[in-house]
Amino acid sequence: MSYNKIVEGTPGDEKFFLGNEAIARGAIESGIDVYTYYPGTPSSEIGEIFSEIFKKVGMKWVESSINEKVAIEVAGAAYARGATVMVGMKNVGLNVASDPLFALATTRPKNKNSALVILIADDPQQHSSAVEMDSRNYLKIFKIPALEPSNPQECLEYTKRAFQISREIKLPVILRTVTMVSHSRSNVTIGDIKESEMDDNFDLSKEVNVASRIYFLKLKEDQIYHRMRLALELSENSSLNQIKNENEKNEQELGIITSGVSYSYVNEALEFLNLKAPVLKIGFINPLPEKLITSFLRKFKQVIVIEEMDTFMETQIMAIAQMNGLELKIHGKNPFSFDNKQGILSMIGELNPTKTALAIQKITKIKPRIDLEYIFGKKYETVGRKSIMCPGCPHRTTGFALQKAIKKIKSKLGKEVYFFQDIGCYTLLSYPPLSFANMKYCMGSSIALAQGVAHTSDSLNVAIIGDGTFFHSGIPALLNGIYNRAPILVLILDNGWIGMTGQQPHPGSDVRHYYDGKFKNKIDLGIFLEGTGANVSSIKRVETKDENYISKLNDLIYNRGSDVLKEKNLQIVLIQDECIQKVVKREELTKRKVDVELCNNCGVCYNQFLCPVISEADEVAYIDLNECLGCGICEEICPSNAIKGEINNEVK
Ligand SMILES: Cc1ncc(C[n+]2csc(CCOP(=O)(O)OP(=O)(O)O)c2C)c(N)n1
Ligand code: SF4
Ligand code: SF4
Repeated sequence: MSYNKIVEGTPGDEKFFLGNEAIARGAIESGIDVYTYYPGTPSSEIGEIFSEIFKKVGMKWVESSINEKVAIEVAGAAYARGATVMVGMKNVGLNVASDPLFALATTRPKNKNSALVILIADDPQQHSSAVEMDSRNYLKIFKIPALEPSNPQECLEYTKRAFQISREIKLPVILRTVTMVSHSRSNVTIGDIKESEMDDNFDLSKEVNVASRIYFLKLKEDQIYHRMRLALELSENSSLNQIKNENEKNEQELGIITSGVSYSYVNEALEFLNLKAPVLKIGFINPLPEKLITSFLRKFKQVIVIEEMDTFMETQIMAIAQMNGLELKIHGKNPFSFDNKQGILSMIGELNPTKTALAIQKITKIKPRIDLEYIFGKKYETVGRKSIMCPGCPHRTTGFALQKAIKKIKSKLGKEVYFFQDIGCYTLLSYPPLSFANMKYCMGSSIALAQGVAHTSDSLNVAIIGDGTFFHSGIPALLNGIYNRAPILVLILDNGWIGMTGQQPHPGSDVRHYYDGKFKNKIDLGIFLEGTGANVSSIKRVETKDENYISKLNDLIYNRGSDVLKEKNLQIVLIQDECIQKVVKREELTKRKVDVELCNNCGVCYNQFLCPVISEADEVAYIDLNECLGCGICEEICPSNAIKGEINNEVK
């Protein structure tokens, strides 16, 4: 897929953009110099776009950093020296980046063009996240401004505005999106691409850049009582905060306050209820425009705050009402009760127009135009779809070998085996039938979790971690385990890329196969691991056909697992087999077929190995040739030699 369309067109053209594409365009229209990111759904496309086009638009630098902490540090220094910078990540990425961001938020670049926008993509309902997290709560700790767009056009405009604010008041600005905004698509009117205005001379004075007691208490005062005050003034007067339907009246004397994607849900909900109500749409979400909110609250007997997840706005609006002596009723989630029956909205999951309409109906008792309860309760018949790895995924091969090795360990050595999972495509090995998961937290935690049980039990504790995750945050935990002599088995599933988020590169990737590869160096993971002094065993699948690969892998896991139990030390098995999705983008692999003369329908390929494109048909195995990606593992595991690349007789 090419992202050239982001740079094409003349001002005034309409482009059918994803929210994330519109954000990238907005950054180009702001003269962006540097983009750093760590991939994570729903934010990853922006990094992909800049990696492809950065030279075309004269940007100085783009990188998929090793993790979010490093991404924000690289970005922060570029910002300090006067560049126009954006850094992107998903919600939980902000946890990883939060330590340096505390210092960065207080710094005050002395260079005219310094501007920094931090793109944080939240994922209400955890569509593609291990936890549901509302990143807006960080805004109160960091004390930096934030904007939240509600559709792709606003994604472009708010990005430009965020750069302007940051440049003007010298604070980083968070641009917060959610999945339904980042991944929605609509017509977006584009503007002019702006050239970089970065100056070659810059000032890196320690007084504003060195976090220390000597400088930072004073700078914090400037941050809170000067720069955030300026931000508040901007928020009070911002066209991003708007009262819609201002002159509408309703019998219930109800006003609505909302922001981001919830604004779209409110509009539809009002239609369902045939209700006319003024809506305060907040686009400048931190600091909230206190005066504007107060004057809005004064007009109503009751106000409902509609926002997803936490009560970020609701709690503040309650405080604003109290401070201004207003006695109206504020509805929402009741932030103080921790009782979901007390509020009319839930703190969990995504909103939608029906949920929003039902909440408004509860307080207004309006009879809706449509049967909301029916729509809410309706179970739609959808085709059941399990979470499965791609056909040809190397992790399936590892899972197959691991299953056999563990069975042998349990029967021969009589030990319990526990699995500590990490975040990546291999997480899918956690689910039945393999169920290789007893614990899982966040990126990089598997190796330390295994240590916690291994130090207190004589079981075999196996950490399963991908290469991308290992580089991201697994390295400190591994070194901790080596240093503390933790008796654990660490399986590093090196498929060469950050598979789950779309095959982005990490420091161990063969970056010849990535857009910006010529600007990178590859770090050899095997040599790196050897350098730790730990016991490292490696296996690599190179040939398209290696009849012994699975049995070699199986033996390796069994032997190293046994060593952990016998020798009470840490063993690493590095399994190198490239993500098939990356391979098939470069080369066409030979699809496999079943020789019906030889197949005795033992089911090893479809019942045990579980390649999703192999099934049983007419009492033999059948491969769907439209879906087979040609990894060739089925050919290796078939006990009857019935699966082949090229066969002339009747095939299935
Ligand atoms: C802190 C954090 N940042 C980003 C993500 C998004 N994410 C999910 S899995 C993953 C990495 C997967 O890469 P790897 O470990 O190599 O496994 P693969 O998917 O290639 O099997 C990332 C970056 C996340 N879940 N948490
Ligand atoms: S993207 Fe790659 S690693 Fe992920 S499931 Fe597909 S083949 Fe496996
Ligand atoms: S059918 Fe065989 S070759 Fe094709 S994807 Fe499945 S395991 Fe790989």
